[in-house]
Amino acid sequence: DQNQNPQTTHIFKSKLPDIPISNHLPLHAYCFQNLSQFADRPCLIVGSAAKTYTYAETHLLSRKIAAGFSNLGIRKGDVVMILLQNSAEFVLSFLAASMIGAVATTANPFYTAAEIFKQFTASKAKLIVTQAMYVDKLRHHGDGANLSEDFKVVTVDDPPENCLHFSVLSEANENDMPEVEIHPDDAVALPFSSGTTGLPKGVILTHKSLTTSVAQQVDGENPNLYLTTEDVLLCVLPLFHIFSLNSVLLCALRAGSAVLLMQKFEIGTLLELTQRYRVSVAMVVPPLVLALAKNPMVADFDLSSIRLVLSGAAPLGKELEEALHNRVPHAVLGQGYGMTEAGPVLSMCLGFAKQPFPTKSGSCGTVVRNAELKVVDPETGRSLGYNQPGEICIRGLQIMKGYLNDDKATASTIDAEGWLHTGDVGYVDDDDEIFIVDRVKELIKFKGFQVPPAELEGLLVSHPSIADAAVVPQKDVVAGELPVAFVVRSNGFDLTEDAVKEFIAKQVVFYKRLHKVYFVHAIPKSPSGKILRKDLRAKLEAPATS
Ligand code: 4UU
Repeated sequence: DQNQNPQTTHIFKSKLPDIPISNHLPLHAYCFQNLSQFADRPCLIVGSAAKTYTYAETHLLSRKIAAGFSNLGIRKGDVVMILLQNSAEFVLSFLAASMIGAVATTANPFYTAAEIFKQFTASKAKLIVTQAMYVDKLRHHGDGANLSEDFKVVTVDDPPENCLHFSVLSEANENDMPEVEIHPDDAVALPFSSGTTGLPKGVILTHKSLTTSVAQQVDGENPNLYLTTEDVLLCVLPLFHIFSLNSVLLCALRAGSAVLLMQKFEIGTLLELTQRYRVSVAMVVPPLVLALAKNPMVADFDLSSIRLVLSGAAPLGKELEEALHNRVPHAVLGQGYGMTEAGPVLSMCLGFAKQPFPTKSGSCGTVVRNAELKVVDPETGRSLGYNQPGEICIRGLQIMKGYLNDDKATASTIDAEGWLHTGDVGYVDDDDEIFIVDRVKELIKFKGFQVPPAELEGLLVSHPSIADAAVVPQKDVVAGELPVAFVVRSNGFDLTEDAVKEFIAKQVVFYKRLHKVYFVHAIPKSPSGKILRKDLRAKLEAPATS
């Protein structure tokens, strides 16, 4: 539109009205605000152990653990690392940290020692809650800190040497819990994310960010994500990732729903537990949708209790959504779109609302209430109207406070007007539904897991026979994207593809492994030295020549 005023900012809002949000409360107080209404209802169901904790028990145990943390010297502002698979101990430790104003940094227990060490060091964690089998990864860090002298390790099972058992926390006296004053802008969670560029960084999520985000989903007379005390939520996605932590756990707690904890994804167990506990709401990622849509075992189970399936963390194809629809025809299917830094939810399917709206398959939902979304031309920064794809930006009280100790990265992600730039390319259609079409950031997503190219590139160029390297995503039906590398060998070295893959595989968690290595003479770069990732991605998509 030639006549359009270049200053006009097109701002997209939810179709739901803004609501008052209790984001002055600390996160745990907000989550447990309505506890008295459902104190005796199931809160946590540990699938593997057939054990259930009521809301009252969950609340009491969290307070005991808070007192336990305090007894071990954890103070307001200190960081506790949770290195666990989904479990009651994960949830209780997270809530306990919030109660004493401490900050929980969550990490993947499958990380290698080096990956854990980086997050542990950057976050300056004082205590780690983990399982005995992971403790070896915490020892021997050369010049690093020493277990039990510089930091404490608590294990949920038999403690190895120099470690404490979880009962020192869970059997503490809740009356020893210190009174702390918590400000809404104090950090409560510190997940790590590589954001739009570079290495993983600590994402500071405050009490206010998370209470706002949860409220945007489940609060109000017509909640965007309508959950009740009758609901049972499937919690199979890892709680160390913000999707599960926020949209499964915290949303369920606020609404008084039950959370069915599963340690890991195994289709048979998942189907069996879904049937046994009558799961009504399933938060999933596209590879899980694929399993549910295609696995023949699904036909042997009664999934009639499922009324809602929410997919997120990676694009969900229309065909897949339709295939799943055939398996659970009575359920509402839709997507949520999130990003760790965004608090995390930017948009959610309005088909999940108490008074639902009709929605289209393939859409990532509509921007959440009490937030503003805009789409900008990545070249000019000009904001775009309906149906025009550009970079998605979000503004609201839910977004992160910033990256930990990295003002530069913070400033390049959140601009002076408070807009967080996602690095995702999408458009808003005439019905206010968001469609993501591309990504302008470096990030690769393998089954929804973050694979930061810069991390792999750093490892690759540390190899003596590699002169330069670039890592980009290759499309894949099952994983969504696979990391593949373009590598320039140093003169005179005949390095093989397998040697490169092996070199990376032993240093990183499984989903960051390289699936293909292409040897090239040079990495295409811009005059300023930036890798031209688009060119490399185009090379992968082009039909092979010669
Ligand atoms: C296409 O993946 C997440 C958070 C996901 C989330 C959280 C709460 C989904 C629903 C929900 O309720 O965070 P990160 O930081 O690991 O990855 C962020 C990136 C996005 O920038 C985007 O590129 O993951 C991609 N992504 C999606 N892509 C996330 N959701 C979607 C989606 N479709 N639905």
